[in-house]
Amino acid sequence: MMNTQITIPEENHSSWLNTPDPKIFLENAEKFNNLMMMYRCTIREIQTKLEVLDDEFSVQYKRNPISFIKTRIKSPQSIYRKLEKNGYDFTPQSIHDHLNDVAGIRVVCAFVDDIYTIADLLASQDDITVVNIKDYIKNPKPNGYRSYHMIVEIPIFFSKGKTPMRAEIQIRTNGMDFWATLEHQLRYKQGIEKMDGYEIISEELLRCAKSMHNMDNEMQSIKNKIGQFHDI
Ligand code: 0O2
Repeated sequence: MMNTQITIPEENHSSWLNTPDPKIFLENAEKFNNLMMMYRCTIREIQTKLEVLDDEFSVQYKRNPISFIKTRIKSPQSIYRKLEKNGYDFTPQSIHDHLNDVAGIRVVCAFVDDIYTIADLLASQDDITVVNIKDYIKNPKPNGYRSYHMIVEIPIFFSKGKTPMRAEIQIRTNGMDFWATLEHQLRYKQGIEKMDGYEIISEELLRCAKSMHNMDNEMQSIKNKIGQFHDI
């Protein structure tokens, strides 16, 4: 369990930012900073696990299944919006209890089968608990989004003891990442739904997602053919 005791202001339970009492405000600000530090540590632990797997692969099979890893801590604005959308208070305790994706790790792989290999190897580690999986590769979103999402829980050892912490791991190919990053910039966050020609843009994006998917499948089949003769 978390080591931090959270004080929620009596008169306003929705956000500690609204408290008129500077003492309570500062106490909660410190707890918020502390919590963000805990998420940064969670990212470091998981990133190391992934790097170890990649390193082992490079020695054993002379290739790296992971092209690159990106990490991020969810921004305070994004944390606030998600809690508000789901009807939760904006307090450090509520962030810890209700959000699974404050710590985010994105793993970009060369081939589709690498995604499942990495996911299985992580899931089989006995300090990792898989809380939830969303396989948007087998079940792509209607807009064309493909990626493999895992919510995991992992114990992190701090000076006052062990704390289970959650993180979202998104695993995808280079092609899926290229598409999702552009689509995120173009549409996902910016609410261009109201723009003229939005439907045409959506169709074009979907067509691009399908092309990326075909390309991923072709690359996978080339890898499979080479794999008949070499260990890869
Ligand atoms: P950001 O900026 O990455 O933080 P849940 O957590 O289960 O209540 P949620 O958050 O919708 O619901 O979970 P889901 O479906 O696993 O998606 C979480 C993240 O996946 C998003 O985070 C995006 O990073 C990515 N994602 C999901 N759908 C799309 C999509 O259609 N296009 C793109 N480009 N990315 C997508 P955030 O919090 O929205 O954003």
